[in-house]
Amino acid sequence: MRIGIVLYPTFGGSGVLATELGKALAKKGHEVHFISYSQPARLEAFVENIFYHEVYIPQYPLFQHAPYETALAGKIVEIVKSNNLDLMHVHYAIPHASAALLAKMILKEEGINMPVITTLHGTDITLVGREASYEPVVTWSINQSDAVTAVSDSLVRDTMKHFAVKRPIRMIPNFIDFERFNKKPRQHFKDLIAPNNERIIVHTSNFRKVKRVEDVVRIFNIIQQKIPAKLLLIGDGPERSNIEKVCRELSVCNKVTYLGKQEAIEEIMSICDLFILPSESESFGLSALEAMACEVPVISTNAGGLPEVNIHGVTGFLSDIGNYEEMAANALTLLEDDEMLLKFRKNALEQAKTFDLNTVLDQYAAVYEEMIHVNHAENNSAEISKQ
Ligand code: GMT
Repeated sequence: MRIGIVLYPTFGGSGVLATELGKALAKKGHEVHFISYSQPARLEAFVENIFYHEVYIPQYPLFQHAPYETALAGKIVEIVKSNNLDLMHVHYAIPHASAALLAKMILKEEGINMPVITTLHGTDITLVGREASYEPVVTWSINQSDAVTAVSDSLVRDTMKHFAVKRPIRMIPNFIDFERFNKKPRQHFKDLIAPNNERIIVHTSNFRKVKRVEDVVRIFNIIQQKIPAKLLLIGDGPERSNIEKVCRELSVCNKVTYLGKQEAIEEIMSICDLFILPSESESFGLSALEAMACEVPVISTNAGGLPEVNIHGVTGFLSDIGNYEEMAANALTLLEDDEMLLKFRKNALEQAKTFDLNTVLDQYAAVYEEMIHVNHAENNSAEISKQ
């Protein structure tokens, strides 16, 4: 198949997932064309069968904000025509779905049918998509796409609840590539971070408000009062200053390391004992799955799709949003009991295996094949009625 993938190039979940999906499809021999406004973070090296097309957004004195959606739609039209693509798979509804659907209408005028598959990822539905100015466009995009998928049962339910959806939404969960994500022997790195064999706690995100990273610091503060521990914070974002402020207020700065945006997450996870994700909203929690694949149990909230990933009392523990004291108590239950921690590590890996890339890839491939089949059937009947 010749597949177009529209994505955000950032370190955020939807961009990572879309890039990994494209890479896996390319490995299977499909031709994959990524379309974005800059090089996707995880598309670091040359990969056979992969092409990257940058959306150029022309500026003009009249524009306060140059219209990305228009430039993207134009780029999609150009790429589909010049590469004879079979379909367009867009990740994150805003503005990718409506731009692809505009491109679809333009291509139709030229006799080209391009199926659009939209994958909903999270905040495009639970947060920003519900803004009054976006909501009608998101609703229309969901109803007009040829197929719509969402990354968890919880996100399917949220979409049905908040939007006037007139079509089925398929659940295809996020996935993990075990060739990359597995626990690696990295004793020298562990010794560097925790020279006195401290427990290593980790969190990774884009430091947005919805992630409640300040709760990570509060949880860590309680932990380090009971046992020797270090905290690794991976990522960066708008809440960084507030997080540092809480670190200072709690006098834990000397035990907290800010690693910034990191590419080799699996290397860092390999030395960690516990992953903390206290999000206010989380459609799936791909970062938790990446930790679990590296045998790191998870302390999280029970928001959104997190209970579908992190199983309470098996792979970690779940608590209500904001209940950092309970999360800290649960963390200590695990960290103070070697045997229990080892069991949870193994359980985390087993649970992660249920999201294996190869299984999930087949589910996406099945949707693609179905869309191409429907498209061919429609083309054939259009030909017949012309005759
Ligand atoms: O909010 C983020 O962390 C980024 C966001 C995105 O779409 O870029 O992530 C969402 O998609 C991820 C991949 O499907 C999910 O694992 C995250 O749970 C989801 N984030 C939220 O729902 C807050």
